[in-house]
Amino acid sequence: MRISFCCTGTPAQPWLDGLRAALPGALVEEWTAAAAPADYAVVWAPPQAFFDQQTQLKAIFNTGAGVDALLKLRLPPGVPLVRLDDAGMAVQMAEYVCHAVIRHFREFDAYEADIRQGRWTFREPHLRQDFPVGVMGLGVLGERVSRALAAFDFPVRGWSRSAKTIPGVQCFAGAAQLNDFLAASRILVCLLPLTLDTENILRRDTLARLQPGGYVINVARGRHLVDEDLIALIDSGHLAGAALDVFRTEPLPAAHPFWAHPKITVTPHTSARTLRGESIAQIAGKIRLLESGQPLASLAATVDFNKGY
Ligand code: NDP
Ligand code: OXD
Repeated sequence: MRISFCCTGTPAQPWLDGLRAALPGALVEEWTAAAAPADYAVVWAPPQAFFDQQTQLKAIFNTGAGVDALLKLRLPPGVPLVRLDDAGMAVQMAEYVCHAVIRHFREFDAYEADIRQGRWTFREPHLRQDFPVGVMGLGVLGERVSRALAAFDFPVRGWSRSAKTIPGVQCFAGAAQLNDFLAASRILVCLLPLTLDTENILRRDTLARLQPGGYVINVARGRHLVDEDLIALIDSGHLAGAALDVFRTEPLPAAHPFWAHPKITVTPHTSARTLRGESIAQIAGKIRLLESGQPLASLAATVDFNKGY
């Protein structure tokens, strides 16, 4: 069995070593334009040339959770695409989102500013019931984030395509319930995949439906958010601010107004990192299952090309 590795921007050697150790019978190679045909691809942001040259793949493994960039390429028809299924990302996402929610709710930025000026001051505690958190996307990551927020006793709302039942979370589903979900939320967390249906979903008319003093946390993809609409709603006072981890252009261009906006916090697409060891274990486990003749349908996180995630 031959595995071709093609992950742009990722040092290859540790992945090659890890995959070889996990699958001792496999020939694991970094892709080159002259590479022999492989059975499996392990990829992140590969060039189109990769798929044009690798024409005999049995499955493609994406070393991230989001497949929006891959789905823009011409993929070999009929070849299944498998994305990471948590692989250590869900707990990181829960940490990031809870940190952002709590920092905003407890006004820790304001305390830090006071302390830097030598001021020993107190702020009136907010009530949790006034800070319902809405999580858009209740998949692998969104569900974990919702449960973590509920554990801090925040009122939690969730929105997904299909109806869900999650303890401690008031669940909404489908386009018909989007407005009710937004109106029931003050802090909004985006954990949707980027698809034709979800692109620009965080825009003036949707964000305006959040409760006054709304706060936006985007940890999914930059193209979910219309940047200038967010800034206008913050500057008008309807929204209190935002914590953004993902951007339309990454790295965030030096001249982008998000860098300097006093009510916007940015981080460099780091809310949930791919963890090499856990990812290799998951991908190798799935390759072993496929090689033993298990049907692909039994594998979690196989992308549905019709849905786009
Ligand atoms: P999943 O596929 O497990 O979950 C996606 C969720 O979004 C599902 O609940 C799905 O609904 C819902 N959804 C999709 N389309 C719609 C729609 N049109 N309307 C309402 N709900 C919809 O994905 P993950 O949780 O694993 O990952 C989510 C995203 O997080 C990734 O696609 C990626 O873009 C981003 N990400 C960001 C990272 C970062 O570091 N910033 C790291 C990892 C991921 P249903 O359950 O009904 O299908
Ligand atoms: C992912 C990401 O999709 O890192 O995994 O954004």
